[in-house]
Amino acid sequence: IGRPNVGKSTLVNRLLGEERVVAFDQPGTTRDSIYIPFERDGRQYTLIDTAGVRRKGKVDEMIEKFSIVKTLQAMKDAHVVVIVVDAREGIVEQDLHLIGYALEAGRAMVIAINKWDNMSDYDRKQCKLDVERRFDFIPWAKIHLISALHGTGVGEMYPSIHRAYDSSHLKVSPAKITQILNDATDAHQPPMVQGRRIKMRYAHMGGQNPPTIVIHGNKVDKTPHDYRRYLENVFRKVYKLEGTPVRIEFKTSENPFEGRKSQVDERTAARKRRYVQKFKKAEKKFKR
Ligand SMILES: Nc1nc2c(ncn2[C@@H]2O[C@H](COP(=O)(O)OP(=O)(O)OP(=O)(O)O)[C@@H](O)[C@H]2O)c(=O)[nH]1
Ligand SMILES: [Mg+2]
Repeated sequence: IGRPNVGKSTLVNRLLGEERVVAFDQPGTTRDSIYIPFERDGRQYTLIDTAGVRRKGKVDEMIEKFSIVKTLQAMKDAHVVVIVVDAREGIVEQDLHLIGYALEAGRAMVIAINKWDNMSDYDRKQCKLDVERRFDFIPWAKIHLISALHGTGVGEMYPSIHRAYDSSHLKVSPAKITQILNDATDAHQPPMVQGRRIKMRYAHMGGQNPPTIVIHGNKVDKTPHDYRRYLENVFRKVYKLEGTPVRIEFKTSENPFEGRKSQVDERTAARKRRYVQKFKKAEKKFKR
């Protein structure tokens, strides 16, 4: 996905190795998503060429609105989203918006900075700085500097796409992931909230694409952002997750004994009752 005219269709043709879709130097060339099944090195893919997405305020034509809906739908259908950016125009707000949509959908991502050919050294340097700065909120996304027109760097995108796919389809047993959770909380214990420590007991996978880790315990819903990020980084490191967002969900398990009197409490109360009775008897005797 990407803005109009950044070279998505050209890239699709490159990845396929043949001119299958229309690429043309005019925004709005692709109007509807095109699903293209193909095989490469024994692996099956479906490449989806999508219509470019302009800034919302600029879209008034009905047909363009339809195109955008189709693009967003395609993004949800996909396993891995390739975000295409035009290096010559630099990274603009709309590129970040589109990444935002992909993040919201929980999609794995690979970033292609396209039209890298025929750029001056100065412009390339500026662009690289810009890329580093603006994409720092998705440090796990692999960035490729490519020329879809000439094919430079396009083949190298496949390994990143595979890693993003594999990472987004992580499967781990509850025992394993609970072990990692326990190691992580031992190394750095969770903070206190309202005078009580957050206690994380066990974890399991809640789903894939994006990989979702569900953590159970006491007060876990109060886990601060920093600690959540610490855990995310631990899981990323252990499983070498690349190119995918990771979701962590917290489930507070109620203490089943809370609100009920414990046996110790019961005994203490009985003793208190006996003392009170004895005291009253003694009091009566004394009065008499
Ligand atoms: N120099 C250069 N031009 C490119 C490159 N990739 C694409 N182009 C040109 O950019 C123009 C737009 O390419 P398209 O592939 O049609 O762009 P698109 O993103 O599919 O555009 P829409 O379908 O309108 O969203 C064409 O003239 C391409 O030849 C590249 O790597 N380098
Ligand atoms: Mg196109």
